[in-house]
Amino acid sequence: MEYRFLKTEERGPVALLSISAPKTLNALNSQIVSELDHYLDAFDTQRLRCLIVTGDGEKAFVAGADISEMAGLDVPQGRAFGARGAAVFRKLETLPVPVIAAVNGFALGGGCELAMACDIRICSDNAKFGQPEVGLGIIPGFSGTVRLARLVGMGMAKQLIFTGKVIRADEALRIGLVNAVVAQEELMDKALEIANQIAAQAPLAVKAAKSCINAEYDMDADEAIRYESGVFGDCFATEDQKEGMAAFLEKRPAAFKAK
Ligand code: CO8
Repeated sequence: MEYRFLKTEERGPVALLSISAPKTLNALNSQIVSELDHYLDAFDTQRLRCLIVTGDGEKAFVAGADISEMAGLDVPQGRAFGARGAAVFRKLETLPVPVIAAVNGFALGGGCELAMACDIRICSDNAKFGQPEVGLGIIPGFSGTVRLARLVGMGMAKQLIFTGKVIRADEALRIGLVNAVVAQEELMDKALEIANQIAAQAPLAVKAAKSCINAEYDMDADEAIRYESGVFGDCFATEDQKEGMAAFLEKRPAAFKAK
């Protein structure tokens, strides 16, 4: 598929995806949501080990859902748009390889929600985060009321969503919304550094760890602990476990095959 609003690239085992709608600060319209859906369906999880998501340009990651497209929606259309965006973001969250959001500017509304659907968030020092939807007469509709509270706690999430306040990178770091803040020119290097660290690990183990963390979040402690034990045991069926441990004992680098 030819993408109109996505720029894609591969650097070895790492895929880079840039949302590109410069006239609207990369705001998410329904075409972008469809392109993102297609991109994720086509993502080669055997060959690629990590995905980095960013926004085109130096001003915005994603400035929200496209307000001009949303302005005329009725209730069924609003529900359909919200459900479609939420489903695509869930697909991103559950992609079998880790996803890093490299937030390079405004991450507002659907942009903040996109970043929160990624596994790891790092940002540039000019980044700004917020859920300004209530000022537009709507609520976060791409799972922001779900994920923000899980990431920063219920009290902080409620304050951010009820006030629509936009916060700077240092505040996002303080409340745990991002893992690291770097200078804008260093953002992609930092994202690639983390991605390559991930890509050097045993791929099936990374995949299993991601699915465990996601699945166990909604379980009670006993169920989660049992679940983890089962997946831990299953790792011993992989060639990568044999290789990883043999390499350690033989004091040499491991050569993982994703098998
Ligand atoms: N939608 C459409 N167009 C946008 C958006 C957007 N979200 N954000 C920016 N643009 C456009 C502007 O209209 C402007 O266009 P033009 O040049 O034609 O006037 C262009 O991008 C540049 O923007 P500004 O001139 O406003 O740039 P500034 O530097 O002055 O301001 C801001 C940058 C602060 C980012 C400002 O553009 C802004 O506040 N944008 C809107 C942010 C926002 O409210 N985002 C939340 C949107 S709602 C949402 O995301 C809901 C998600 C869930 C959806 C569920 C659906 C049911």
